[in-house]
Amino acid sequence: MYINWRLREIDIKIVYYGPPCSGKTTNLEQIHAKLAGQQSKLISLKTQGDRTLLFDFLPLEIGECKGLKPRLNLYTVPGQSIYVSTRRLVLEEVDGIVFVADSQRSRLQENIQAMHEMGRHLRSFGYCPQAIPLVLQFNKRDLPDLSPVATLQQHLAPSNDIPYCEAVATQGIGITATLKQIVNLVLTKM
Ligand SMILES: Nc1nc2c(ncn2[C@@H]2O[C@H](COP(=O)(O)OP(=O)(O)O)[C@@H](O)[C@H]2O)c(=O)[nH]1
Ligand SMILES: [Mg+2]
Repeated sequence: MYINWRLREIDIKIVYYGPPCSGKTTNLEQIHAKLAGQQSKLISLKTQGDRTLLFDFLPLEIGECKGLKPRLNLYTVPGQSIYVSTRRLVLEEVDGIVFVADSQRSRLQENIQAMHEMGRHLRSFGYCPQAIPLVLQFNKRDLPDLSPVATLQQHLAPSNDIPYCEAVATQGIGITATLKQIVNLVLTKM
């Protein structure tokens, strides 16, 4: 978080974390399509070849809060295992995290692994993972053979008071709700 008192601007960093292909980039694309103004660009750094993205970055202005102008800086991480060091670096100085889980039953273990890895990365910076605002997003609720919400909560929520949103990112369902939740948590903590 960076506050420029002269301009009364505050920069907030929110990271969308999760296993490969859970829908993190789709979240940012939907937010960009719905909320970002003309001047706001979604920047995607692609690695060679496929759709794999090194990370995405979306700056977003939101309304004033207590006389300060918050600017949200939304980032995603690359899910593929070889980008482990990039995933760690993107978490540096993070103010809030949206954990995008793939709700398909077959992906439960990958979600759990990604959550554990995230905890390790946060601790490697000396952060206390419990102290960082976190929202869980259970995505892909349109698909068949899903883990029940209670199962996902039980395996992914480090404590009982972690909020969650169900989502269908490709249809824009639950995307704004997720963003609002994490922004509220971050601003409240501030
Ligand atoms: N059926 C379905 N597919 C989704 C949903 N969200 C994302 N996808 C698809 O999952 C794939 C991976 O999405 P992407 O946003 O690139 O995942 P990332 O690796 O987490 O950034 C793409 O083909 C998306 O269209 C969803 O809610 N439902
Ligand atoms: Mg992506």
